[in-house]
Amino acid sequence: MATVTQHIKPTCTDFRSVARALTIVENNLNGAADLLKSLTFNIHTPVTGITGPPGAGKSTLVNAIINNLVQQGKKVAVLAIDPTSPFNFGSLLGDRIRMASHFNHPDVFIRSLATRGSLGGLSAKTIEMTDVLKASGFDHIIVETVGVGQSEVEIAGLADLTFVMLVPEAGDEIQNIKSGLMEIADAFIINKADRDGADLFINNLKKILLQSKENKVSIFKTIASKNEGIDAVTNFILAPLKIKNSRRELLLTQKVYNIIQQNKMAGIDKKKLQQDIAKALSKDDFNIYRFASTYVG
Ligand SMILES: Nc1nc2c(ncn2[C@@H]2O[C@H](COP(=O)(O)OP(=O)(O)OP(=O)(O)O)[C@@H](O)[C@H]2O)c(=O)[nH]1
Ligand SMILES: [Mg+2]
Repeated sequence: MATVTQHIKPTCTDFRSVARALTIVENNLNGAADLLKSLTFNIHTPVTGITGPPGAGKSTLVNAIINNLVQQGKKVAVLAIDPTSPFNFGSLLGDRIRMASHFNHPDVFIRSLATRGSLGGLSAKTIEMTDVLKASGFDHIIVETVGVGQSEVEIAGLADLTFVMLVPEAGDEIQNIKSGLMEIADAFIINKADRDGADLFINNLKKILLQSKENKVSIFKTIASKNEGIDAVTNFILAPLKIKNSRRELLLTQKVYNIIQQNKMAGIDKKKLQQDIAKALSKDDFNIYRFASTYVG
């Protein structure tokens, strides 16, 4: 059956077409699946992921990186993901304000999205939206996500290059950095280096990295709000990707896994789930396993 959306071919020379395609995919509108299947894209478009705790300075850094990339004539797309808690569909205004200086730049496309309906972390939607951006012909794609639990690990399945941002205040926690975080980081960015304890923090991180097999991971020191240390990060992004085939397979496996998971979860609406739970709870013999099995087709 022909659908209107089949004719949409997102291209970075027409941001409206990109925005429209993203909206179709994000909301799974009619024709979304066809649109995704019709994408032709250069799988080598670099996708850079930046993850880190809330308020670490990710958007400020992205803003500074965009500046550098645009000055070099690159077209850049940014996907800023706001992992709202499962039952709180929060506001996306923050990123808009922080990256506002680029919102009207002809070479910069910025989109914020909430990971609605996903059980925490990045949803397959994020992968699909990143692919729409890849197919649109941008030179660089940057995905910003707040590091909470799974999303940190999942971003590695999405990005070719993953930066984990930390701030010196995380000092006491550094011993507890999850091994998962160590594995996904291609590089660490220690932002807010203007704060006390930055060098001590970096030294501790180096020690931890030396003890682990991840000791080739680079560490960048930045003060994003003062544009310090940004050139080194930009150069790292611009360096040719050195992804091993085994890693690419691993990344694609994670991607396909997420896509399959999303397809399997299609039709399960979290709000409705909550309503159904509320109903089921009113019965004394509520059993969560029996309840869940009614959802498995
Ligand atoms: N002192 C200092 N402040 C910074 C630095 N970088 C960013 N900030 C400030 O930190 C605050 C949070 O910055 P954001 O860029 O919004 O942080 P974020 O990680 O994107 O935050 P979320 O998206 O909400 O998780 C802002 O007030 C920035 O101005 C830095 O290097 N030093
Ligand atoms: Mg942000």
